[in-house]
Amino acid sequence: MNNHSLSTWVEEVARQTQPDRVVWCDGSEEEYRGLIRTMLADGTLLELDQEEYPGCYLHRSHPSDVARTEHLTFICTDKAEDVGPTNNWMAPADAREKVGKLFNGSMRGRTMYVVPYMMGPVGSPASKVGVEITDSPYVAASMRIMTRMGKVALDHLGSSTDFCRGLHSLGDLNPERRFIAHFPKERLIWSVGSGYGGNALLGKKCFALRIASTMARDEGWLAEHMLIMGLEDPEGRTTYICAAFPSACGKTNLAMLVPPASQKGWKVWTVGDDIAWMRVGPDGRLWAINPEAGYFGVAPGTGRKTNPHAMDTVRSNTIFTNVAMTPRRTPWWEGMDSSPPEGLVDWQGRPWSGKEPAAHPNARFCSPARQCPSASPMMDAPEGVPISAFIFGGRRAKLAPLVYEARDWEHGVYLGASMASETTAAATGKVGVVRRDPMAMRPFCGYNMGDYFGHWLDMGRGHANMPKVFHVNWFRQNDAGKYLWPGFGENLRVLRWMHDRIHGVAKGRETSIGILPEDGELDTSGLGIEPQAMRELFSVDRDAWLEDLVDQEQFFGSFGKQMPEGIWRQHHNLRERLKG
Ligand code: TSX
Ligand code: MN
Repeated sequence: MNNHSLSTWVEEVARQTQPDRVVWCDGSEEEYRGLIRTMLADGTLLELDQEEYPGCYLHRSHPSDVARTEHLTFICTDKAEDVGPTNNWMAPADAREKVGKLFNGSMRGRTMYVVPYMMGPVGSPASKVGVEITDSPYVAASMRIMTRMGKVALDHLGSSTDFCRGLHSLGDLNPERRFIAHFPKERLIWSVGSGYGGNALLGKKCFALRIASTMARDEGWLAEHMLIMGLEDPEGRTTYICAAFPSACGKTNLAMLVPPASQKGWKVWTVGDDIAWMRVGPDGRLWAINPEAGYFGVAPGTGRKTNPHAMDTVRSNTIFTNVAMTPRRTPWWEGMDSSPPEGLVDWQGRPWSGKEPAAHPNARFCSPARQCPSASPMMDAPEGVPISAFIFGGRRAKLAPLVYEARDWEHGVYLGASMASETTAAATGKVGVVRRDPMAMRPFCGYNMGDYFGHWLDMGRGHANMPKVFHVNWFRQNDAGKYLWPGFGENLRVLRWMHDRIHGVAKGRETSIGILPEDGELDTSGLGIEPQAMRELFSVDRDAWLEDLVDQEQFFGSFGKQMPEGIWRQHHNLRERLKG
């Protein structure tokens, strides 16, 4: 390693944190096996049944450290208005005082791992290098699954100073001394007091979204919380789509969709399930790469029926966190199809009471992306894939129809900006509360979201080939509370309508809210849905929409003068059309 700025920083950090040992990770298989051995020896990992689940292990986190902690997540910029109302702000000087000092001697008695990693395919001009220094072998091993780690990253970096620095220490895991601080200007992340994935695997949410979103604004590209999929038609042509959903809408399920037998000749290819980095190509289209190399997915609710490809993906080389374990030492979670066996041990290692969930609702699997049966051959393509459509979605029992299309780019950006979802019990304990989550980026946009909407609008200016924009809602219910749409694999029928719109086959029908499928354009054959239910699925309740606009207006108003005019224009135009 002959990168001076990197070695200097590593020395500095070692002086401050005082580890017993410093290990530079090369990303090799042997090194990974060594990390696993270390963790099996000290109890950080438990071995699962190696015949049924080869290469699979179980990690149990501290019970107070099971999810991202948004209230302890900060963006550190000179001015508070730079981060806007959706982020916590901390002055850089305060952060150095309050957070920086928690690293003093924090690695005493521990090994410090230097983890160079690459976000994006090898050889891609869109890929970026990060280096995470961590005292957690769980983090180092997980980073090997989630990123291209080690030598490839150092080779890509060369002697450049252009890399994202991430410093992570478990500290004492006390939530009182837990902080995740981002310094966008310095491309620096400090995370202390948490071993949980989203707080500790710094390449993912911290770098690839919060830091990268500010880089993308400055450099004219997009870093988004989106899945990337390829939709192959029966002629063998593949159309690429990105989609953003708030949590608990089944984004990973959509990314890995298995078409039902009725949809002969159609196939979904998975490029990514969480993050997309996109740039305008020489052809004026947006080209997307998945910066990640693994899936860090929610286990509960994942089963043969909801996501068979995920079930195949996690059968080997997977680190599970906070799932339950059967007496045969196989992982188990709610929604995994099988009923709970006798002698189940819950996520905290206790005999399962049957009263509380056996797996933590935020239990995770961490698996190599290439193990997914639908893994796209374009996953490692340096140029990425050309995007023809964006899908925004939400969970709305009443409001939004199954699918509609934006009238133009500005209207499409508005659809993303006005995204909202009703909460489920799993997330908050409160059910049915509307939470606004623009582009599903609310927790992940590293700067003022008003400016972010402006950046999105700018991306469409002078680029005729921006993707079409759609909005979907798989979760519309009738008055009896029954889901009107079967969802899951049948969503392919909705993707087919988008495909027909993209390729100029479907005409659509203009309405006040956007373009809906014309009668007969959405294939519902064989579903047995009553015509009345279909009408309900696409009905627009003007009064309910106008009421939603009141909440929307208040939300947009919270961004003050940073809110771009184009979004307000679309908001007002929609109100007029609904009234008219
Ligand atoms: O992931 C989901 N998707 C997208 C799939 C590609 N879920 C699960 C959400 C929790 C993470 C869904 N849930 C979807 C969906 O399209 N739709 C629903 C709602 C639903 C639930 C059960 C049924 C139907 C719809 N069951 C029957 O119709 C029998
Ligand atoms: Mn996500």
